Amino acid sequence: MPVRRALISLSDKTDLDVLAKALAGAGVEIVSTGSTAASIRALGIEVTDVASITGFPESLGGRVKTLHPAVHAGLLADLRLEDHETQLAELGIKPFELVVVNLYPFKETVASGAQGNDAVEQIDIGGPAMVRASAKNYANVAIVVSPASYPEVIAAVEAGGTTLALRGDLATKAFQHTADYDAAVSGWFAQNVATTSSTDASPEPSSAGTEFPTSVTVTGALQNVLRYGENAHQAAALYLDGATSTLQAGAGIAQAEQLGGKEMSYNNYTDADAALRAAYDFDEPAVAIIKHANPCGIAVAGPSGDIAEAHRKAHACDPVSAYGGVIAANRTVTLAMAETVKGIFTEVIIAPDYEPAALELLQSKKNLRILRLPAGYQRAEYEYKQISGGVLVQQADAFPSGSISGNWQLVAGEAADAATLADLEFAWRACRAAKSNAILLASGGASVGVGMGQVNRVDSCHLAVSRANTLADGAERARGSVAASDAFFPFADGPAILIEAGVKAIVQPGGSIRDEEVVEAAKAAGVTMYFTGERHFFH
Ligand code: 93A
Repeated sequence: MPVRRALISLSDKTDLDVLAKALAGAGVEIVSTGSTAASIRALGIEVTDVASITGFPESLGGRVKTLHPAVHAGLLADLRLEDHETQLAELGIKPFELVVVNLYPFKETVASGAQGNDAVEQIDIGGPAMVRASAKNYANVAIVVSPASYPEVIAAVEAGGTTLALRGDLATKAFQHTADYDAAVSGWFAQNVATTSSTDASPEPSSAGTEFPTSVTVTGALQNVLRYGENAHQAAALYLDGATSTLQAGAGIAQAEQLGGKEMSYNNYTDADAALRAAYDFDEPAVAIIKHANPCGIAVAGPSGDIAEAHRKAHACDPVSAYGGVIAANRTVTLAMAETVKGIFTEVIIAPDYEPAALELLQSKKNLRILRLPAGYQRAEYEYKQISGGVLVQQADAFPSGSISGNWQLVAGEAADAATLADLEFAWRACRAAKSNAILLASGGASVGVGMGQVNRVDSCHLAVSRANTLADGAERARGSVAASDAFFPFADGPAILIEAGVKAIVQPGGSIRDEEVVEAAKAAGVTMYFTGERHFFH
């Protein structure tokens, strides 16, 4: 597409002289804003002020320069449509074929120590609007956001025009650029404007909208005296939940029907509860295998929807740890799954139901505790945690069903293809089952390496990678996998370990003051990174 008219609006004027001379030499009409126009004019090159196109002076101290239909119609008109062409002509607006914009230096301004209004004033509004409009209209407009692209664009203009392929590449870079820019702005806002804590990526404190009762009484009915508690010298008992408040915990593992095996122990209950929580985080058939409240493996069935497949994949994550584990399935256990489980020493299995032949087979293992969930099992809405002298109550952490990546923000690398995105969504859900700090590597709908319960995120990264690789008989399962982190990376050291191990995509909440370093590390390695904006600590 030949370039007849270009709009240039730059804060960083690096190589503007090269660009302007080349465009003028190629007979391109240049339209420009305030200081950019002045710089071009100073080179002795003819330039049209944007104000003469909008018929409106640059106003409000520069806040309104290009935000005008005369500019944006020229950027957004799709000249493949006759109707757009006619309307432009009627409005007396000429289209732009080339737009060169770089944004107010927000990051640099903040990095230099600017605060308050000085920082806010450096949030570019008109620039991103032009960048996004042009990128959307890449069928008609080439959008350039970096001097690094000037040589390629100049060469194209001089050769007769830009190709669709070039414009598509430029538009992709442009959207990444505005996404980065907005990530920096939102990160700064989270730190400096939001009233929530700086480590909390969610802007609104949830408790603000929740009415808690003035008192909560837990009046559980004694169900069972257990043989002992976490250890043999601790007496223990199970009470059925009967909280006499609006904060009902609902029916769950405590009401499960035992269909076989030895008596449930205190630890069996806590592990079974953790397994259930993990397996029921998924819509599709899923299996979680838990030891000491942490996952040894979590997986979903493939397109077959076969729960036995989910179990095989979950078990393959860490067969060593799965020995003596607790298995939860979110679907009826089939004979095929039971046949595999039968060969593995397992403490407890819990599921909504069992095929009769599966139940019969499992019951032949005398020590295997087999639990059937109460009909109508549903997640408790609230969770209680005893502390000395009181009880903490919180809304249970849960994922919505369906796709969860709609609000994710791509901050580095290429957008994930469908299979990678599915693995990232899987990893993000599964990661929630591991105690913080949690790093979970996944591939093909299954965890392949889990780093959990460490007091720093670097150790969790090391652990996830080493478990993925050492447990696979020499196969480097970390390579080509995706990673999820339950909370943001405070430094780039954690991602560096994952990148070094060959992880191709990372999902994490974002919101660290060093997000930029973390994102840069991913970009430099060509690794895709998404921010979810929501963290999932689990203690
Ligand atoms: O203040 S803005 O948000 N409002 C605008 O209408 C606008 N138009 C361009 N920022 C705006 N720009 C930005 O001005 C561009 O993104 C560029 O960074 C800068 C160039 O302005 P000048 O040429 O006056 O230095």
